[in-house]
Amino acid sequence: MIHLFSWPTPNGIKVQIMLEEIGLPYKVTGIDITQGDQFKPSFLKISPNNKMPAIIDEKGPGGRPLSVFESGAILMYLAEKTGKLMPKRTRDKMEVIQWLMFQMGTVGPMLGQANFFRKYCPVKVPYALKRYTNEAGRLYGVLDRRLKNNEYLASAKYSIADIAVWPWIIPYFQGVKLEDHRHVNRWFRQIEKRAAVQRGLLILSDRQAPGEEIKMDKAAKEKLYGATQRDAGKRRTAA
Ligand SMILES: N[C@@H](CCC(=O)N[C@@H](CS)C(=O)NCC(=O)O)C(=O)O
Repeated sequence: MIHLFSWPTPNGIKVQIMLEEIGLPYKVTGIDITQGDQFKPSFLKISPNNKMPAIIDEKGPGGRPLSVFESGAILMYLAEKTGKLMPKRTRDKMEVIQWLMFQMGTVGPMLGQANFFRKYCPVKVPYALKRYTNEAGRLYGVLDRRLKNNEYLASAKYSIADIAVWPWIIPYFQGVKLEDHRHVNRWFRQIEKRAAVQRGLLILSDRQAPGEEIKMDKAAKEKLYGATQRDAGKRRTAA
């Protein structure tokens, strides 16, 4: 059994979709990031960066439990465990890994900042708004050029690279119109139809609907962006 710790943001949704795609039995614990669940000592044992998602594979390598944090690492682990959604040949595998790293290192962090400055930042910062909206547009352009001649991101086959990028394209608040990027739009709509994707989107959706604004009161904002966040590392060092 896989134990998933998630919340339905793009990084959580990736793993939710992956688990539905591969069909392994799993159970879910919601890590409500607006309530500070990510700072609980029991969660920090498996996710030292106090971010979800994370998993525990109760029957990991050698039959012993293994915990994994970082969504890209989780996708790679589950692909390796099941032999699904990651090609075997090095050349093909490297295509997948490059696009997966592009998501982890660039798409996630940059679109995350676009969402933050456009929707959640309590003060208007015109320079940051412009910078991250421009960057979001540029990244959609990179994806569009790639998808013009490729059915999927890494090759002709759907892979963990698509699963990693797809939830970031659910229209959040990045200031980019999906319809203006024909090939990204085609790819997005194609993947959206997969039954496993639809099932993955339902997980925890009663608590936070994918793509909708995360409702945060003052206390939640303080946890995510204020002193609780800043001091999380200090508390751990002291413990
Ligand atoms: N690189 C990490 C990023 C994970 C991440 O940023 N998770 C966010 C939600 S999308 C989180 O847990 N935020 C809680 C916090 O910042 O306190 C991954 O891909 O797993």
